Amino acid sequence: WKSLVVKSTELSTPTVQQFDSCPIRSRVLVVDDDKLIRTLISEFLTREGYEVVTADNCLQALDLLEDPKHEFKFMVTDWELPDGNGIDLIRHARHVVQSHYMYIVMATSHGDRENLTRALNSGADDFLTKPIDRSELIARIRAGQRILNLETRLTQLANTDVLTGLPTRRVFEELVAKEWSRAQRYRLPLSCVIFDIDFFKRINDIHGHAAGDQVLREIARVFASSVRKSDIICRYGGEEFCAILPETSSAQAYIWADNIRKRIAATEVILDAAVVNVTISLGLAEPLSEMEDLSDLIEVADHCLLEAKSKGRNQIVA
Ligand code: GH3
Ligand code: MG
Ligand code: MG
Ligand code: MG
Ligand code: MG
Repeated sequence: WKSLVVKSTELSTPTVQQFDSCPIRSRVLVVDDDKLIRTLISEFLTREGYEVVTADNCLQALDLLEDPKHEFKFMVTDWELPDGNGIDLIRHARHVVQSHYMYIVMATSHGDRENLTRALNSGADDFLTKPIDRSELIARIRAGQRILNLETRLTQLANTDVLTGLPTRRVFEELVAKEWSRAQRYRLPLSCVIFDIDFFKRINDIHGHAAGDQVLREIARVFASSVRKSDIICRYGGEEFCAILPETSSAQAYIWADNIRKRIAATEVILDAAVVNVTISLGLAEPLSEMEDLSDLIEVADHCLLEAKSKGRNQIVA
């Protein structure tokens, strides 16, 4: 038993830190009308590696929360504020911040059970009693960081295709929706390229499914290394891939598409018992005035892809 205790304390520091650590400087919003408390909490958290922004009333806090550039991961709020109370602030905050989970700690001198329950029921995740104790504050923020790290991990899993490591269609559609409205607003060109591996079934049939998977991974690698950072790509379906090229005319996209077509045709995939080549067929489309959203654009690109298949494959139809 004694040795176990020793072991667990030896282990506990690195293990806990692994989950507690604040990977990207998480931003914390500290709301309190007492300047001394704001300064104190800010100092404690800054020393821990957090980036702190402060507000001294509800309205100011909500303004900051509404500004997407801050992306607050934590809010530590006081109960009594000059223009309202922390309970209402938390309710509003939950409504305003929806793009990610914000961990909320209520800090107050109303530390009785009834108030604690009210705070939790209004949407707080945790509770901190005043006077603020540094170790308690840090411990509670770290507990929150574990939850947030878990969210990050799950989001990453949901957004990444296991086989190829490419973004999934779900995250692709989310990102494209933003790009689509930006292109509309500023009248920027945008192109959509969708491609499908030619006769891929044969690879599976001849070399087996594992070999097929390996070919898919290799194609995905070539694809990912052929795009710019601003391009949005995904594994669209089984052996279909899609790219949205912002600020790219269809003439420019055609050149890019032809380049990737040649690159893939020239790629030799080394399997256990063979070396194989595959070709791809591509469809290219750009937004037309009658299109409403991404699905219309993809539909046109998809038609072009089918035409490329019927015309003999290993080619682009725009
Ligand atoms: P075409 O040139 O008309 O596209 O012919 P094709 O054989 O590529 O087209 P088809 O749609 O008939 O076949 C696609 C195949 O892709 C069928 C499916 O089993 C295979 N496939 C889809 N997803 C995966 C995967 O994750 N791994 C492997 N190994 N194969 C997959
Ligand atoms: Mg107060
Ligand atoms: Mg097919
Ligand atoms: Mg195919
Ligand atoms: Mg297909």
